Amino acid sequence: MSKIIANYTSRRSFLKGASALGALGVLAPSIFSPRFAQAAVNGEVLSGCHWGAFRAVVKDGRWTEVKPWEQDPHPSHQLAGVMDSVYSPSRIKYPMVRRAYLEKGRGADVEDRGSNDFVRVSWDKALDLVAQELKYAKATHGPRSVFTGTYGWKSAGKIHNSRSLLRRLINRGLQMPNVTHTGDYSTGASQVIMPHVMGTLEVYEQQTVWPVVVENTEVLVVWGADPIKTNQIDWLIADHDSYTYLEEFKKTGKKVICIDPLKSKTAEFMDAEWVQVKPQTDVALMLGMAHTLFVEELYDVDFMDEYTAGFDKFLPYLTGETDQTPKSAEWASEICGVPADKIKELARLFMGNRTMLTSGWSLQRQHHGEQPHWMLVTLASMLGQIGLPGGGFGLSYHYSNGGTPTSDGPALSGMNDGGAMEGSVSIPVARVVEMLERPGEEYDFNGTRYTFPDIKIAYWAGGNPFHHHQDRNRMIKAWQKLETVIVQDYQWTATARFADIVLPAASAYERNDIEAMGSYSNKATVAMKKIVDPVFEARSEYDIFVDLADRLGNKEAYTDGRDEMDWIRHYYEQAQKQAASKNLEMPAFEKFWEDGIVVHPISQAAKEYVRYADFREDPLLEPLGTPTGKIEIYSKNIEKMGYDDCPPHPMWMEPLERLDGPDAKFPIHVNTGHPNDRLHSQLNGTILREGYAVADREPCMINPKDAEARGIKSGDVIRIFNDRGQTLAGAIVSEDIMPNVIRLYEGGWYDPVEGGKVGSLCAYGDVNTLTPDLGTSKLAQGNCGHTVIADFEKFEGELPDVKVFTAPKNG
Ligand code: PGD
Ligand code: PGD
Ligand code: 6MO
Repeated sequence: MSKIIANYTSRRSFLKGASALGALGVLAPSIFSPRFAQAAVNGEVLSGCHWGAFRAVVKDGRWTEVKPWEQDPHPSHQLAGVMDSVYSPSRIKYPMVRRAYLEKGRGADVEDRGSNDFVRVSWDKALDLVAQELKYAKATHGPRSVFTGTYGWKSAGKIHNSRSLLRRLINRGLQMPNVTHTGDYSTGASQVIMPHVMGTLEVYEQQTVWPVVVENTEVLVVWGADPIKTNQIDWLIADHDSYTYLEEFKKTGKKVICIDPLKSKTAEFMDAEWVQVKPQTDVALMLGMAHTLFVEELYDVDFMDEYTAGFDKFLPYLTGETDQTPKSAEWASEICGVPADKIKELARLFMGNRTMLTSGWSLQRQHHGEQPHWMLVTLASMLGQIGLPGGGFGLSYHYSNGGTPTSDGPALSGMNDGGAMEGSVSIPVARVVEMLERPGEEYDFNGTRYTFPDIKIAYWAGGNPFHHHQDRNRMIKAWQKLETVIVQDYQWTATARFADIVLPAASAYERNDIEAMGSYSNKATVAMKKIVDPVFEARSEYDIFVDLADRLGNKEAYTDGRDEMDWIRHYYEQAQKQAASKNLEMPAFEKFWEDGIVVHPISQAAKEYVRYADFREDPLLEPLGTPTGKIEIYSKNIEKMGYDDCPPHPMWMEPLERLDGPDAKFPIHVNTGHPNDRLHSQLNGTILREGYAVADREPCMINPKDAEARGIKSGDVIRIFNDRGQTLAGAIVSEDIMPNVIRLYEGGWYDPVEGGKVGSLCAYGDVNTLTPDLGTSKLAQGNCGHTVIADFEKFEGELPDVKVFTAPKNG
């Protein structure tokens, strides 16, 4: 793999003044002093981020070059954007307040949010305002009036964890019952259904490790996943070790099959067979395979008897006894578009070989998203290979390098929320807009009825809801219900633009922290050293929140008497103790901080780990955590809930809308997969965009047939639209996507031509202007970001400029 050496010293020269100012404040010599931890004026600093560990070269107080850590086997090309994000024109430089809010107070002219009319204020003024509004909410509206759900991919780092720090502020600073969120946008449906089926989350757990897969798996199925693309990123610091194993697997020449509406990076990298499936129809495809295994009497009857529960209740549905519709390969083919013979061939191939069914998460960010992974487990059960080396299924090979062997290193703990007060509640994360629309009303979630709180203030620190949430126009309207919106970020995202008070946070490269490398591998402990001092008036997360806690009269309760470096040392020493209990030595803190990284050993057992081997060996002594202790193909618990949108066994259910669906109003499915050149919306405002933007817009991949029908060629600007919204994008015409499907990645910054106006055209390419906002079902209430149909045309009007990547006026 080629290593990235990025050097962009000449660019962004207009920001140089800012970094020079930062450098003036630096008194320490060129390396870090462990206690005072100043930024280097000159030198090389090892640090880490979601994109991996790296060395930063600093010259005269400015970060000038980024080099991947020497032991990273497959560095992400996005590192260049990481460095650029510190100096990009989209950086928030000063505290800002929306003009109408500043002049007229809370709740003023809320329909004006998004119009970019901000006034620069001092930090004191901004923090006074925030503290005043929090106190007001407590005194006037009472408990549960402040939303700190603040979902999102805040930077790595155990101390400056903006999400925990914010909740800590409400819990220990304001001392008021809190409203936060449960679940996430990534796996909303699967993380709720899987505990009913497998007794565990499944999506965030160690997989049968890659060395075992490389050796034993004969057919590797990549079902709606793109590990080559998505393993660039880790929730912690990426190790990228899965790439080595994917390469090894490729070298064996064994079969790899990618089932996907588009030819993924993985299909390309692995020379895989590409099976084109119509989006949102995988359950039908799986049912067609299951039916084939059943009628051809191929499936593993013994496995079903011994390890699963409720297959007898599922069978009448599969055969059509209950609804007169056998779920045959022919039936499936009509829905999913894969030829019936191919469906049968795949079923036989999987059965006849050691097969690992790996799946990503796009399949469950869809209406009725509970069903695909439940059906995948059912299919894997019929294959009878769960718990065998290299067989079964895996829902996390594509995420944070799942399946790389886990080290013996200690688990690093981090900043907590200080303990929520009694009366605190949480909502399913993707129901945030519904919460604003229906205060005091009830909703269902996983067998219980809850009531939506009445929120007056939303405080976001470490997430970008004006990218991640669906149905932008509905959201803009709902946001107007809020009296005060506070956003703390280091980038002028659309969320910041829809705020009343904007606080400029330091990036992760302008503060000291500590983090683990590898969510699954726990490969190392990394010192995330400050690379440069905060630019302009940015302040570290911890400093901001401590000052707010002080204004609320509870600084001591907030800090526990610790500053940044005290916390880092504290968590390191806790890890050291844990390591000692396992007879593992970790260097003294000073040595660790100087070296920057401690790599942990991996045991032989970890390299041989097979998921569910214990259960397979002895299902009575090692039962699953389900009510029956077995794999639940029929769930009595779900049956008791009586939900019309989540039946007690996996079923094909029509989504709200789909390509060629019964009432499809538009002819095109929009694939909203994750970007190869960004982490969601992060780094969209950087130099990386120069490598992928088309006509300055977000690129949209189109099959030649669809392009030709509309007179579109690569490089044209298109308008994509449906009844929910509209956006521009730049066309890329390619055979790598199936007809009637276009791909517009999630995370393009929302750039309304008429700022704040509901229904405005987005000039850049935010796909969530088009998506619907509904829960996957009453069971999980996950988001449905991949359930969307639309149409598109060549844009012939006067082309609006893209304005979202520079700061608003005065900012
Ligand atoms: P990011 O762009 O990572 O997206 O949504 P998420 O909100 O996580 O946003 C993180 C924000 O935090 C950025 O604005 C960044 O600048 C800021 N930030 C980073 N570090 C810090 C920090 O340390 N402090 C502070 N204060 N701010 C920081 C992601 C979400 O999008 C996810 S996880 C998924 S899986 C969903 N995927 C889809 C999808 O597939 N399809 C659609 N249609 N929609 C989706 N939305 C979801
Ligand atoms: P997606 O790109 O949404 O990623 O991981 P996830 O697996 O959800 O989808 C994976 C594949 O599924 C894509 O190739 C897409 O075309 C395909 N697909 C979409 N719809 C269907 C369908 O209906 N059927 C089938 N069979 N395939 C379908 C997301 C994970 O990635 C998450 S949650 C996060 S938070 C991280 N985000 C990023 C990121 O933003 N950028 C990068 N580079 N890497 C990430 N890693 C993580
Ligand atoms: Mo996610």
